[in-house]
Amino acid sequence: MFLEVKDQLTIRNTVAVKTELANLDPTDTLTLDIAFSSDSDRDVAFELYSPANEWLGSTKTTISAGSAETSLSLTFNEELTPSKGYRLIASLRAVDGDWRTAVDTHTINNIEINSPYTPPVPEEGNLLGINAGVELGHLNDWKFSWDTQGTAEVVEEAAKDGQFGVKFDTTDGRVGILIDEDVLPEGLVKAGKTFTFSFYMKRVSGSGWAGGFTQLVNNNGGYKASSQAPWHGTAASPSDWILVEKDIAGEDWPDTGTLIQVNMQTQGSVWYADNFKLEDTTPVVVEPDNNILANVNPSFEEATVAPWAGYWENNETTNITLTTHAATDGQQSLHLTSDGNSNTGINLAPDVTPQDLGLGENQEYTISFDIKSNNGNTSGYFRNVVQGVWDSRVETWFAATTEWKTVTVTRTQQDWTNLDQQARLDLYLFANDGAGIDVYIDNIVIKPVTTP
Ligand SMILES: [Ca+2]
Ligand SMILES: [Ca+2]
Repeated sequence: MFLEVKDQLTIRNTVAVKTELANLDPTDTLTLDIAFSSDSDRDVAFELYSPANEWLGSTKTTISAGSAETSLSLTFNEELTPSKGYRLIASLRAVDGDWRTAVDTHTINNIEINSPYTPPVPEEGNLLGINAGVELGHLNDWKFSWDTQGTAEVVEEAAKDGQFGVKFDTTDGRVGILIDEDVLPEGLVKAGKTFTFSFYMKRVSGSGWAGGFTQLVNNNGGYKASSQAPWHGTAASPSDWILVEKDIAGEDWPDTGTLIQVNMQTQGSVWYADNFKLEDTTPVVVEPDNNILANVNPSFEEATVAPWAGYWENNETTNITLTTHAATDGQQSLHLTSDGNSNTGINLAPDVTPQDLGLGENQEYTISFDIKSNNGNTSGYFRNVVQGVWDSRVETWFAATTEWKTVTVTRTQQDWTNLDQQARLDLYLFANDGAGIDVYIDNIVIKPVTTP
C-alpha cells in the first residue's frame, strides 16, 4: 500500500498521440494510439475539429492509474472531407469529466485529409496548375473575401471538364474567392507584364442580369487591386457555359502578397465555374540571331548538308554526311571523312557566303565552331577569301583533338567592297599521309563583337 502511494506521488500526468496524423487518406474512422501516464484512474479522450473549427466529435476510454498505451477510435457519419487544417486534441481528464477537468492535452494542428482523386496533369502555361486545386475536390488553395455573404464550394455537378467545378450561390449575397498567393510564382506581377485570367461560368438560376468581376489584389504594404472592369455576367438564366477572359496588366507591386479574386456580386443567383486559368501573356522578346551564317545551315539542323559543299581539294574518298550521334548544338552535326591523302573539308560558295567580313568598316567579328576528331589529333584551316586576292583573306589555323572543342578567333573586317568577286568560305583539315580524316563539325558561328 505504501509503495503504491509513493507511485502516485511521483508519476506525471501526461498524454501523447503516437499515431502519425499529418496526412490521412479519406476515412470515416480515426483510430489513434495514445500513450498516457496518470496518477489516478482517468479518461483518455480525443476530439476532432474541422478546418472551419467546427466540433466533429469525440471519444474516450477510462484508464487505470499507471503508464501505458491505449487505442481509441472515433467514427463519423460520413467520410471526412478532403481538406487541410483539421485539429485534434487528445486529453487526460477526470472520469466522465469534460475538457475543463483535463490535466494534460496534446494538440495536433494542420492535419490534412488527402484527396482520393488522382490529380490531372497540369495544363502547360496555366500558372494555376490543375484548375487552382479545384480538380482535387476542395477549395484549399482559395480563401474567401472578407465581405462574402453567400457560399462557394467544390462540387461535381459544377464541373465543365474533369471531375469538379465551383458552385457559387449568391442567395445570401455576394461571394468572392481568392487564390492563395502560394499558388502563384513570387514576384509574378510586375510592370510591363501582361496576363490573361480566364474561366468558364454557367448560370444555373436567378433572374435579370447578374455577374461579378475578377481582379488581382495585393495586400503587402496596403491594399492594391487591378481594375474590376469589365465585369463578367449574363442575363441568360439558365445560361450555357460562358468563357470569361480578362486581360490584366502587371503592376509594380511587391513580390509577395498577390492574390486573384473571382467574385459573383449580384445577389440571388447560382453559378457553376470551372477551368480557372492564369496565363503570362507578356510578349517574349527574342534576341535576334546575330550569327551572319544563320541562313546557311550553320548547325546542320536542316536535315541536309547544303548549302555547304565539298572543299575543292577533296578527293574521291571524301564523305560529307550528317550525324545525329554527335552534336554540340541542336540534334545534328556534320560528319566528314576521307582517306587523308588530300586536304579535306567543306566550302560555302561565294554566292551563298555572307560578305560581312569584307565590309571594311573596322568591325570585329568572332569566328567559332565546334570540332571533334574521331581519328587522333589533327589540324586545319578556316578561311574566308576572295579568289585571287589572297592578301585580304580572313584565316585561322586550328587544331582538333579527340574531344569536342570550340575553336574561337576574333578578326577585324577586311575590305572587299571594291573587288569584282565575292569571298568564299573554306573549313578544311590537312592531309595526313593516308592516316585518314574523320571529324565531326557543328555550330559554325560568325558574329560581330558588340561592345556592351
Ligand atoms: Ca473541372
Ligand atoms: Ca547542330
